[in-house]
Amino acid sequence: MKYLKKQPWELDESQVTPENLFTNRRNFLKLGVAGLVSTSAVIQALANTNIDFKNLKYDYIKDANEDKLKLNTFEQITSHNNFYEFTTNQGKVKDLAKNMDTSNWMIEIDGLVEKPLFISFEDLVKKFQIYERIYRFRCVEGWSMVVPWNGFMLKDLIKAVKPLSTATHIEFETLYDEDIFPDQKSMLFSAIKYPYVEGLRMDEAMNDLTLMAVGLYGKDMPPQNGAPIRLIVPWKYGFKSIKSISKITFTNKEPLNTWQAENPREYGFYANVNPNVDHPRWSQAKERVLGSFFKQKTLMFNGYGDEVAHLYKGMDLKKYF
Ligand SMILES: Nc1nc2c(c(=O)[nH]1)N[C@H]1C(S)=C(S)[C@@H](COP(=O)(O)O)O[C@H]1N2
Ligand SMILES: [Mo]
Repeated sequence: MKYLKKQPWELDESQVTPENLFTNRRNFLKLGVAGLVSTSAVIQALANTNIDFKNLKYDYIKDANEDKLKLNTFEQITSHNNFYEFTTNQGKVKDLAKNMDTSNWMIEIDGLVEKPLFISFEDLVKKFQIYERIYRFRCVEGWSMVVPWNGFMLKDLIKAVKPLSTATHIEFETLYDEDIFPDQKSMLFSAIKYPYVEGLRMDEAMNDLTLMAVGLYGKDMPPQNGAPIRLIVPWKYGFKSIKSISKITFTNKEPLNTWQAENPREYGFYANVNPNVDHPRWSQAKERVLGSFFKQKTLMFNGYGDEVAHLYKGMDLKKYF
């Protein structure tokens, strides 16, 4: 099995040595055992924010990676991010988000359900089986990556709250908190309107691929990737995979998602990865995987057609983009 072998990130001493010995930087300093590891490792560890990422508290079922996807490194996945609540500068999210406080994170689940919930992230995640899911992830801007996410199936959460038969869609919201997200405080000068909203049709939400991700590479979700919990819908463009979720609402109408509201000519509700339907301003036929020089062909439904094509049977995908 692939992940029993060494992963790329395991090879980087600055990431792995201190992490294995100490859970975080504060303990590391408190212990004052710098002599245990080489001086260079200590210096690197102090410079390296990765040591703040704790291992997941939950056991998870590993992904067999049957498609033999080549993983992007932890460093790549956590250094190039779209998270407008912090900044539109993809290289700077990491640094601006590094002190994001997600303790006491609450999630409200309401709308057309029998059992609405107002629950802490910690209590919610305990209820479900956690999986590792190695997925392709394709941003509408033309870059992509392969990520070993950790999370539970949205389907399991849906079953737990018992939607009413009238519920046809689910709407998700990112937390609105100006103390956490600097761009929300910018008001008129914000990059987009907040809170960030996304949505899925119920059958899309119930699909086995649809994940509520709480981590990656076996670590808690890094702030820049949407801590503590985000959606992952691997056959759709990345903007559907909303980060830092605080509210989930079951509804009877199609939610107006943030990017459709911002620019309905360029972004729709479905946003299925489709190399044959170009974005109005650029082709979607190819993508560049983070860290590679050459572009590769983009796959229909991002390579997940066997699992999801049936959801869109008879729909004109040029119209429902
Ligand atoms: N709340 C929120 N969620 C978001 C975004 C955002 O700006 N805010 N950006 C989206 C876009 S465009 C992409 S490509 C992915 C990027 O996820 P990553 O930074 O983990 O690669 O997050 C999506 N989810
Ligand atoms: Mo994106």
